[in-house]
Amino acid sequence: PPTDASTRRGAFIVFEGCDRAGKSTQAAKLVEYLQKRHKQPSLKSLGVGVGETFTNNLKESETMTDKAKVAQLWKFPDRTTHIGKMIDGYLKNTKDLDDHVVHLLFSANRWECMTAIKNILLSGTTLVVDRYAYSGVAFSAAKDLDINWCKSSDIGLLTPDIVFFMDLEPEEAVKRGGYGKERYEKLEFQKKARKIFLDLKDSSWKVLDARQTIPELHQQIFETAEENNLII
Ligand code: DGP
Ligand code: NA
Ligand code: NA
Repeated sequence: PPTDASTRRGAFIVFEGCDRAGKSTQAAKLVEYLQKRHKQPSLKSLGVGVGETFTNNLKESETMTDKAKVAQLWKFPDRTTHIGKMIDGYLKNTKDLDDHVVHLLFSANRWECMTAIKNILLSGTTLVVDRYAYSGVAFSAAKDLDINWCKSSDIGLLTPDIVFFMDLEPEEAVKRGGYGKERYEKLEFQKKARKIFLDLKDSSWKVLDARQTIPELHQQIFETAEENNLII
């Protein structure tokens, strides 16, 4: 694979796990790390010769654009789209929907982003995504929907390069200030979902013990990403 930063596609990194496992915290920390450690183009590649003075007169907005070019944080469900708003209403218990319909909405919410995700990755930007299709299967199959039916609507979605599964027993998750008021934030349901998650584990997964501290987990995550050649 090409290693030149200008031609290489971005890495597709996914965080999965039950509620309150620390996914969002670690996903955000990884993005920040990627943006910070990214090497600025050398003076040579900017066309500044030896002996010439180089002043960095980038405006703040340009610095931001540059950061977003290196790595971006995405999250599913994306509650901002039309489909996402239906999902949000369902999760907040303001709207009841058939379980199959809900499953297909979550899946459609991923599908509606696929072209954008593909283009971002091809442009060389790394994407760190908080939840993906594994959540889709785990939470729907936990309602006793047929697991193969659950998997089928996500067939064809882009495959992540790596999945960090933040594993935490739901009994431990509850101790972290408890669950919120959303529909799935119930101990028995989360326990069922965790079991299904662990059955979905494939070779792209790195299972992390989410009882560790935030810095410990962060270090484990960026080191694993480096070992897997996912950081330029
Ligand atoms: P979050 O915004 O990450 O807290 O997710 C909201 C809830 O939705 C959470 O309990 C997990 C659940 N969830 C996330 N993705 C899916 C999905 O694709 N399908 C189903 N059924 N539930 C999902
Ligand atoms: Na939640
Ligand atoms: Na989260």
